[in-house]
Amino acid sequence: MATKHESGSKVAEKERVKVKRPSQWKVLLLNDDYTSMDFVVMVLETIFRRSPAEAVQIMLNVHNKGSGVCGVFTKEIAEAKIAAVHRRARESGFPLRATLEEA
Ligand code: TYC
Repeated sequence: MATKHESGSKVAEKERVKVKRPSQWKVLLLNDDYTSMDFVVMVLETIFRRSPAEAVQIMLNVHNKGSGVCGVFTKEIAEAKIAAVHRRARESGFPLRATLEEA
């Protein structure tokens, strides 16, 4: 951009545009004793677009270890996925919880 200097001469101004990669967030599913395995697999297939084999693997990992990553997203998308998990769980009467952690 060129602006007029006090003297009237044109001065070139270099714009420094800072660009940052959006931060990435892991969405974690948390284990509990009441949510059915089938429901967790369905959530992983539908909300996280995992294949049936991946969904079973992730579900078992969460079941055995207490928590597990189901995907990495921008913060906005991660929060929307978590809200979708909680809404579906509530509608089905399961206490399934998900949370996020910076990747
Ligand atoms: N632990 C549950 C059961 O034995 C299954 C389960 C897996 C629940 C993963 C939640 O995020 C979860 N029915």
